[in-house]
Amino acid sequence: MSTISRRSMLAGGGAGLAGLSLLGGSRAFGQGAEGGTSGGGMAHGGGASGAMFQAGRRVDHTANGFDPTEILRDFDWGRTSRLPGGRVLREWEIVAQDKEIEVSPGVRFPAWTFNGRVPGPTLRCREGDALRVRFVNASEHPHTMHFHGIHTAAMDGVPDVGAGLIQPGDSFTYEFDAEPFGLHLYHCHAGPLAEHIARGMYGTFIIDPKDGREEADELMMMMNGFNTNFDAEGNQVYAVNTVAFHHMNEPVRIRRDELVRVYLVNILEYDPINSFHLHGNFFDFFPTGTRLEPIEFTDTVMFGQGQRAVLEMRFKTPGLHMFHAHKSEFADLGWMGFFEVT
Ligand SMILES: [Cu+2]
Repeated sequence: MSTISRRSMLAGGGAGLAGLSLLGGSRAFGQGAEGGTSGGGMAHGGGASGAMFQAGRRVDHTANGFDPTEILRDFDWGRTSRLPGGRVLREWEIVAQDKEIEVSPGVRFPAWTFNGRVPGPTLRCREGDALRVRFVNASEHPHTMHFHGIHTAAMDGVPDVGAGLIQPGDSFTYEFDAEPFGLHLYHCHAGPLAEHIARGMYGTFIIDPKDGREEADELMMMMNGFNTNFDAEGNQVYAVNTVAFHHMNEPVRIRRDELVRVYLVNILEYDPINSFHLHGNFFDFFPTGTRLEPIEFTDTVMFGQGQRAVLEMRFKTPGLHMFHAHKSEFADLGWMGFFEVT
């Protein structure tokens, strides 16, 4: 089926948003009733392989080994020491592992991971640090770590350049400096590239400016998805930080009037765009986080794969404020949640 006809079918499919009553009730939404595949469900989700919201139904975070609520504020600063000249040396060890994860209640996905989680750890450092990332491949497939940032060709983590592919059982240490400051990402660059990314091999890489940023409640959101039927034509599950509808069940708790800074990254494979829309508020928009002045004050932004931005906002009033992809099809399949302002 062509992309155009598939999208046309989607236009008629899926139930609409039910408003706030969905939080307390048993109403399901997404692709119709349980097991239903009406309309667009044929292409994107529905049935056993797609995401569908049912209040209170959760995935098993313990079995997954990670919890999206914890991932929000889990920044991995590595181990630090001083080089002879006084510079900070920051080091991490990252292990590639194959692991089945639950991405929506009852929907399991055979992921390839960095450190057993999707997204991988959020690596954070300061502008000018010397960085060393020891990568150990404990997966059954060859992989690499490709960082966005400024570095030599030999440290780029692509096949046939420098160390190239890191084979199962092998390891390699990537070394580079922390530049430029901003919000970046890393991902596997083994081929087929789309599959290695779609399987879950990506994470966020934050370089703080030398003088830091204003104190804030900081959150990392990786917009991702899962092509659970492996047709390489879109995804059946969409989310921030992997678990569909997670922040419908567990709103992101933030405080009124406090500065909230979101490090927002789009890694979504198989769909050309993703987006972020905030309800009842606007945010300052800093694309790639590489400048300290925002370029826009808005409530909706669009991203291609690999695009990312820092968002800063304050909430004046308490209550539940929705955020979701303003690619509504993705919202229906898991990419929506709430901020709960107290
Ligand atoms: Cu890979």
